[in-house]
Amino acid sequence: MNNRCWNTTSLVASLTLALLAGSALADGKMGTATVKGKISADGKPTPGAPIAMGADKFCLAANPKPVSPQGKLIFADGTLPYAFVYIKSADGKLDLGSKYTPPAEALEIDQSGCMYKPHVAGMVAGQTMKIVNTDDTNHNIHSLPTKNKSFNFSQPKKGMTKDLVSAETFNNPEVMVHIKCDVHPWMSAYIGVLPHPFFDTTKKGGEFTIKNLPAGKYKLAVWHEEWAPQEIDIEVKDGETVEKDVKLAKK
Ligand SMILES: [Cu+2]
Repeated sequence: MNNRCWNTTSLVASLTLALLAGSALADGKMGTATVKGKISADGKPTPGAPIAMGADKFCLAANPKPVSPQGKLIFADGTLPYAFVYIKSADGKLDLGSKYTPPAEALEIDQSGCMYKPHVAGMVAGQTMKIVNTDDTNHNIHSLPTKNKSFNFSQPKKGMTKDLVSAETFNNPEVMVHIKCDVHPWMSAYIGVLPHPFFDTTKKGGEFTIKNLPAGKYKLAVWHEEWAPQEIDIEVKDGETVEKDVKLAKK
């Protein structure tokens, strides 16, 4: 092969890699399998009092109707929001045999209506975060990790934002990192930190979808703050969609 031909080959290879890198996850092994399903509860949540926001006039005005703690929410058909569904291991290994670069987009946490939005989320270890205060009141966001560095700062004014670079966020896998507000004790969020992007949080109808899984055998895990965790063995093949509905028992 002459030099020119070799250079063209290298260029094509580089361009292909650059295109693949557009997903920001190209270095980790991605596949074409999907696992999806519904998470529901085996029973009713233990009753909890509505959140008392009377200590902060802004919070009270923002929530004229009583607000239930998010962990107690359940849809009429028994399905659950705020369940974190993730691949815990592949054939007993946590790293899935590949290194996954975090996505370029930050995980955004908004302090809005004196609640965290989102209440439950996942991120790839080392992903950046953006903390926003859209409320006209003071919030103090405080993370309580056990395997990562903590952050703890105030955002006293509406419209404040803070970008946390990778070194300031969570670099080690940890399910879950609890986040709370030191001003409003009811404000609570949970972040699942994983070494890969194969996770989802249930929303309407308790539905989750995990896409782009490489073919293989995995331990699928479900976490919910109110209900007992569960792990299920699954096997996925290229291009296939596996459906798994999971019912969580009382803790
Ligand atoms: Cu607060």
